[in-house]
Amino acid sequence: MIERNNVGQEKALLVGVIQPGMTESQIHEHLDELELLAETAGAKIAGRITQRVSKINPATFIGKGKAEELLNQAKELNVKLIVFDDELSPGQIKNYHKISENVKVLDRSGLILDIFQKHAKTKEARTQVDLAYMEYLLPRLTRQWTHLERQMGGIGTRAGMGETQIEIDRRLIRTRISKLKKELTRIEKERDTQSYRRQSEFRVSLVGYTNAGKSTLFKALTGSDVYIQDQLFATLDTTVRQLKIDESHPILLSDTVGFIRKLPHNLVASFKSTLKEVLEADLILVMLDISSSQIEDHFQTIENVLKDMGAQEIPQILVLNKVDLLTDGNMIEKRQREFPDAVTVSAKQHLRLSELKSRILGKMEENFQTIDLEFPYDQGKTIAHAQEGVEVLKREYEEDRVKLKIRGSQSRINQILSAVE
Ligand SMILES: Nc1nc2c(ncn2[C@@H]2O[C@H](COP(=O)(O)OP(=O)(O)OP(=O)(O)O)[C@@H](O)[C@H]2O)c(=O)[nH]1
Ligand SMILES: [Mg+2]
Repeated sequence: MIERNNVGQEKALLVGVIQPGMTESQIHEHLDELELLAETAGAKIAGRITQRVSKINPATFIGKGKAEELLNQAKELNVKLIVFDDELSPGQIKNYHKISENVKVLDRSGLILDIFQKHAKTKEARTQVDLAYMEYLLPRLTRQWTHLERQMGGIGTRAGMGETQIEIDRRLIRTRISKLKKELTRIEKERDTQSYRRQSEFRVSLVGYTNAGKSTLFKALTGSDVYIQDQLFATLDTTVRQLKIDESHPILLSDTVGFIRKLPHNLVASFKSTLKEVLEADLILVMLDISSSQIEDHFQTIENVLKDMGAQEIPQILVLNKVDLLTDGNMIEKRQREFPDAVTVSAKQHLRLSELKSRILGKMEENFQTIDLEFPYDQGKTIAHAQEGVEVLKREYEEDRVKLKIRGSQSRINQILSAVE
């Protein structure tokens, strides 16, 4: 049995590298976030180590002397886990395990995967995380790693390790990867049938940095009791609910998994079915925490992930949340100047949600299109179809045909037009 990474209640040391162009304070902000990640995974932070480097050491990432110092410090503090903020190569991880057998070395991606594994509840999320983890593990499977994983309750409980055992593990992982991929294709198909039924509705997707308050806003708007926690990656699934902005404007709102700096690529790829709701949205609400000093960085991260996903063309409304946490009026104004098109809200205190709703309405109106259609009477089915999910402004019955003037979302209109052609 291949099991998970598993960060337990271990004491951890965090390592950050100040590369050219970075400031000392930047690295500490990154390490603050890494600390949150490590704590979310269950670890206790024993300390952090930083080094200014101009060239990455291919063997140990940080300098050789610094690496020895790091391992000594780990020993002194009885630390069993070292987490690097940057991605390490499989060879670098292997080297650390060679030097020090008792310490587990993870990079940021490994840590994020660990949290995803712990938080995945539904079958879909579990399958997606498993796939991402197996793909992460495959190139990193070394004798040292395997051995260590065994010690720490990771991979299997077989006796007798060696190259042969690693080969067996690799084969097991490859088989597992192809099974998981098949399972995901099946889940995606199921999702496609579901989403086909919803195609006529205007779809709005909540997207944002993890912990920005997406689920809180989702609950405030729809009343739906989704999971809200002051932790990273509380939400790993997509929830969709219908919401009436006003009597004639129903929308489908979706809440989904959050983003973070350096989100592992294979994780984004394997979450394709969960993130599909975002790709098919007519409008994206990009949510940022106005009280975070990292707001610019968060914004860039979100835009980059959206671009990677191919969602950069979808219209957006920027939402600055948690305004209740900013007591300094100047700070609020400063942020509003930085993001002049944003709506500032507090999802928790239900502040300015009506302004957000009217902005959504405005975007819906922009997106709406009015067209004229004519059908001979024998096309009963098409006539009925053309009146679903749209507003019928005019209906004229002539001798041999019916004339319709309809108004609806661009996606619905395109759908009707393609059915007519
Ligand atoms: N003060 C304040 N706290 C908020 C606000 N909105 C959300 N929070 C808190 O922020 C934390 C995270 O909220 P969530 O709604 O779970 O955030 P999320 O964006 O869904 O996070 P993930 O699902 O983990 O990516 C919770 O403790 C919320 O109570 C707000 O407007 N003001
Ligand atoms: Mg959430």
